Amino acid sequence: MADMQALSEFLQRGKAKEVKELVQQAVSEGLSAEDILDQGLLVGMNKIGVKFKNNEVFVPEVLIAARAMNAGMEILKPLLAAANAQNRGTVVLGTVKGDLHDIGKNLVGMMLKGKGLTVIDLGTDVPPERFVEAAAKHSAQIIACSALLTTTMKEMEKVVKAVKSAGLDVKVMVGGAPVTEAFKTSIGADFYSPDAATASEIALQVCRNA
Ligand code: B1M
Repeated sequence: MADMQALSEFLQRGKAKEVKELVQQAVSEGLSAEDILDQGLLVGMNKIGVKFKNNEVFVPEVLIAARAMNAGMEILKPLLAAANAQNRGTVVLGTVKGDLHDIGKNLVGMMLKGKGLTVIDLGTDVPPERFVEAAAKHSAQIIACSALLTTTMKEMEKVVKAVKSAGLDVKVMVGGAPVTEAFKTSIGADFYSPDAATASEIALQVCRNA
């Protein structure tokens, strides 16, 4: 039986080949893609996040852990998509202008897809008008903005303003390490989420209520 704790450990050590093999084994044994994600990959990625906070690991370790995460996700992506073939709503996702951090944003994207939502991922360094254009073009219910820098989180307010001036009926959710509930309120955004799992739950709820 594929060991989910071992999967989490391999991910934290950046062992992409082993992660891929264990994920493949778990799939072959009939474990669901959601369980492999929740009990193995995300456990490992969350632990890496905590170790970052405590200065126990540094940038290179995060990057190789993220690469291992992506190796596992390559196998799970089609399964997650198939399990959620019915589109439950559309989310426009991106990291705000001036900000190139995308590991957390990508995790949010994976969790959103895991909930059966369609994700329009605009990537990093996304100016406010691109969020708005994409939301209008794809009739999205929610715009999800990520920022990892105190200097770039201010861009989120511009996204909120751009949505308002375009008169779009779309909610704005914000998140990322420096972002807080109080910040969300101060800029007039609709939702704040501290992590990828909560972000996907909020987005699904918004889409259901739309
Ligand atoms: Co940079 N970086 N970085 N960095 N980097 C931080 C953020 C920093 C805190 C490091 C430090 O000084 N201790 C610091 C910011 C300080 C500040 O603003 N207060 C910093 C800095 C200063 C910089 C540069 C300016 C460094 C320089 O060049 N002098 C530079 C900026 C480049 C730019 O963006 N313009 C820079 C560059 C980089 C790398 C390129 C080397 C790399 C990014 C690689 C990549 O993303 N592809 C990098 C990394 C890896 C980090 C740290 C070490 C790790 C970030 C990470 O991926 N965490 C980070 C230090 C740290 O966080 N401890 C740091 C793991 C990830 C899973 O967590 O992204 O927080 P996170 O996502 C979480 C939640 O926040 C949430 O969900 C995720 C998990 O559940 N979440 C959302 C995220 N987005 C969300 C959106 C939502 C909801 C939840 O809804 C919409």
